[in-house]
Amino acid sequence: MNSKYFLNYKSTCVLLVLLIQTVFANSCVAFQAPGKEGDSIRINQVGFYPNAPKKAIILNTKDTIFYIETIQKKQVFKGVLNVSTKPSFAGVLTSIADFTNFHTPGKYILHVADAGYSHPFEIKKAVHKDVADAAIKAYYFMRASIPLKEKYAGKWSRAEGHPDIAVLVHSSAATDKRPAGTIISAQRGWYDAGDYNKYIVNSGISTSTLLSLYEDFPIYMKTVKLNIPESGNGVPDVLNEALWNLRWMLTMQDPNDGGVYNKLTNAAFDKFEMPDQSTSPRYVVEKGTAATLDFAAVMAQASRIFSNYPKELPGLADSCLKQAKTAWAWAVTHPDSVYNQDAMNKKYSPLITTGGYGDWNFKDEFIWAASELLVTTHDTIYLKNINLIPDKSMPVPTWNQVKLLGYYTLIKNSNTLGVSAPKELPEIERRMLAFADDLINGAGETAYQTVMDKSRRSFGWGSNSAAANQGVALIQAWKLSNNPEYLTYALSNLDYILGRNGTGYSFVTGYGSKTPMHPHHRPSASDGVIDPIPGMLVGGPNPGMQDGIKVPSIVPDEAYIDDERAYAANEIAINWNAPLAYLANALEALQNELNIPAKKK
Ligand code: 9MR
Ligand code: 9MR
Repeated sequence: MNSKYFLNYKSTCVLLVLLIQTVFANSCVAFQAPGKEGDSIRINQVGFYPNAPKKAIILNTKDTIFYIETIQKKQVFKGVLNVSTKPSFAGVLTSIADFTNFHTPGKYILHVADAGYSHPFEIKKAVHKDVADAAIKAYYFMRASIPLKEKYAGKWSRAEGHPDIAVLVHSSAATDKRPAGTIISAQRGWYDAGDYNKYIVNSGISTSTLLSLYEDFPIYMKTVKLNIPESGNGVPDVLNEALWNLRWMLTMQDPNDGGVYNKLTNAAFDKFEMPDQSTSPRYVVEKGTAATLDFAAVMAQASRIFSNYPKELPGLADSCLKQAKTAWAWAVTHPDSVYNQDAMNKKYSPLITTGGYGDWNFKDEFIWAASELLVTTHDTIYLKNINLIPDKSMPVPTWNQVKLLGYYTLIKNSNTLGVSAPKELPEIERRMLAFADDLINGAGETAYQTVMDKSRRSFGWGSNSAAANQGVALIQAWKLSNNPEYLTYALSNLDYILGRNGTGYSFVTGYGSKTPMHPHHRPSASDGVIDPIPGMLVGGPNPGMQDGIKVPSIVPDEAYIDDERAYAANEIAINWNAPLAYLANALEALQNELNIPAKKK
């Protein structure tokens, strides 16, 4: 035998496996250096509702039995492991520990003799309450134009960044009334992500998702208190937080023509520095159809919601609706103003090299804006020239695909529409349920028992937001049908995000035992605090490696690295946190609906 095999432990194993498969394969496993606690057991590291489904996935086990034990290792439940029907993307069958029938609240670990112990987890009511709150509170930490006081921000308190009271109109956006260099004020807003820029397109879906969380679960969301500066002002905190961005968005419309600037940005990405140290000039850049329609949609929705707070927010609902209408009118006369940053940079200066959020197809933005305007005004004029069902596709929402946001709004408000209901509504409802069925069919056969691990196509830049948005879609389908299976599978994707996945990470900073410590996030990287800002969802597995940072595996659901430089896998972003906030809070609101009947003995 060639001695080079002995240089490498792994190759040795491979060779032995090939030679005498079963016998040595076992010893190969047995000789493996013991993994860290929890590595072979993939589980929601936060926990489970007492009466809801509970599963963990065991990798590399030959055992057939698992135990639930107290933290003091006292056995409280014993179950049989079942092998998954289908292999994981890595090509291996997994073992499934289902302890749904164990209901007793407490703090536990799961134990399999040859795989070791899981991370600890809890079984209790409101088990996701803290992470659900934190997912919204994360937006407070993303605020521009305000110092974060210790009272609200704890050890992450910081000075004000980006007052944005003197923003320049970029030459790409110049008009007679606002020539290049005109100074406007565009305060507030959330930083988009790891960077300090503010983009309307991405703000659109993010703000709307938070508004929808309130619109869909008003009773529960009124109980959610976030300890932010506005807390206690009579407006629910989720709306207070959404307002921080909404008020900025309102400044991004040119009052002279109704068009909306694509973004408020530095010319180039800042260094990794704290927000107050980043003082390069800021610009509003070129108006566009996508930005203007997303703006119209959000403002129409906001108007509907804030009309319930005339005392606390006088005039706000009217302003939102007025601005939504002028935005719509601009878009109708500018139906194809693409934001093409490269083309723009050939004509205008200074060069703008920050995020593009460029979109070339506005059919979906027209559908979304028309739907929100219709539901708010009951005026069918918005449906004129709009084909609500332009094709068969039912894409999970993303910043550049917002058709379903329109469908969600039409469906959930159908009972208020009366004669203004579009004739396509029954077909849209049918498609919504068929889409939900597509999502859940076969999820129970997958290696991790989630909707997310059905398709490798879900693993692109920001894949964790796909997991969260699939969950949101299932909750919409549940609202329409009351089919409890949709909720069960929405929960499976929260389990995915919190640890039952190919990496073993809980992808939300600060929640779980193994969570990202080095997100691509400028404040977390430069504030001198070891822990990153909590409640942020990182982008997640993405074999694309557009950032040039090598991930440990290019198997789709394993292509993740907790590296500060890895913006294609480990950045955070407002449009990723919003569906997490929706999913976690919606499941908190619906936790009693998740109850499964106790099995008859
Ligand atoms: O920090 C930037 C991040 O927010 C973006 O998502 C990413 C892609 O546009 O770009 C990051 O900025 C990097 C830039 O593109 C190239 N030079 C290094 C920057 C920081 O890592
Ligand atoms: O989330 C965006 C992703 O879908 C795109 O593929 C990627 C490259 O264009 O950009 C992502 O958005 C980034 C934005 O351009 C700048 N801020 C950070 C965003 C998250 O990485």
